[in-house]
Amino acid sequence: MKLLRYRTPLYFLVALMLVMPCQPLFPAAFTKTKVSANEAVVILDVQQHAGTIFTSPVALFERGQFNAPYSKINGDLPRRRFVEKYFSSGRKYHLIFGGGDAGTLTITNGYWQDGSYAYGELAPVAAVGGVIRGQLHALATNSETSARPSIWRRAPTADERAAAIDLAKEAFLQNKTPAAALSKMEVINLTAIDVDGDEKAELAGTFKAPQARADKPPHWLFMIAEADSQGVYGAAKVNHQFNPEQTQYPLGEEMLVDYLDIDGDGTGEIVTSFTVHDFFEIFEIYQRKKGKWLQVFTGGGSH
Ligand SMILES: [Ca+2]
Ligand SMILES: [Ca+2]
Repeated sequence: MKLLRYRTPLYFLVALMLVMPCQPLFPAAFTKTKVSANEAVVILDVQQHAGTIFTSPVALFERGQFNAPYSKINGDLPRRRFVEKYFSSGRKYHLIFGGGDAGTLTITNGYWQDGSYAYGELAPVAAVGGVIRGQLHALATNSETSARPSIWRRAPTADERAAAIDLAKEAFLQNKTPAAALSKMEVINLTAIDVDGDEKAELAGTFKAPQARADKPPHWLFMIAEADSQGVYGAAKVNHQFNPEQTQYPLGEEMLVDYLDIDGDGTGEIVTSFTVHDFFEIFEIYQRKKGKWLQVFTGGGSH
C-alpha cells in the first residue's frame, strides 16, 4: 500500500514529464494539419510587357469566401507578410490561361515597399507561349484543381461578335447612353471562353461608347453573354461605368483577365481587371450561382 502510494505520484510525475514537452506539439500539429487542409487559394494576375513578367495579387479564397489579399488599412505589415509569403523568390504557381493549365509561373523577385507585386518567369505550355502579353493577361494560383482539362479561349466568330455587339448596344441604351455615343461604339475586347465545359462559348466583352467631345469621358461596358439552348445569346451580366467628372483615362475600363474554377463547382469564375485611380488596377471576380452571374469580389491589385 505504501509502495503503491509512493509509486503512484512518481508515475504521475514521470507521465507529466513525458507529456509536458509534448503538450505544445499536439495543438501545433493539429493546427498545422487543419491549416494545410484549408489552405488559402491565392489568385494572381499575370501580365507581360516588353518581355517582363509582372504579377500582382487578385484575391484569396478561404473557407468558401473570396477575401482581399491583405488588409490595406493596417499599415505596411499585412502587405509585407503577403509578399514574403506568396512572392518569395523561387515560389512556383500554376499558370492559367483559357481556364486551363498553361504552365508554370516562378517568382523571381517580390516587392512590398511600394506596393505588392513581383517579377517572374513563365514556363508556358506551347499553346500559350508568347500569347500572354499586352492586353492579354493570365492568372496564376497555388490551387491544384482550378484548371479546366484543356485551354479554351479564342476570338469570337462573326456571328458571336454580331450578337455581342447587339447586346452591348442594348445594355448601353438601358443605361441611358446617348444614341450619338452608341453610333461610335467600339469593341475593345471580345473573347470566347467556356466556363462550364460544354464546348459552347460564353462571351466576355469590353465596349466603349465615346462622347462627342474627345476630352469627355466615355461610357464603358463589361458584359458576360451566354447562349440559351437554341444558341441565342443574352446578356448574363453587365457592368456599366460612366464617370462624367473623371479627368483621367481610362477609368472604368474593365477587361477580362481569365477564368478558373476556384470553388470546384464545375463552373469557372471570371476574373476581370478594372482600371482605377492613377492607372492602377483592381480586380473583379464573377461567379455563376444558380444560373446567375454575381460580382463576388472587388479588390486586390498592386496598390
Ligand atoms: Ca460553355
Ligand atoms: Ca466555380
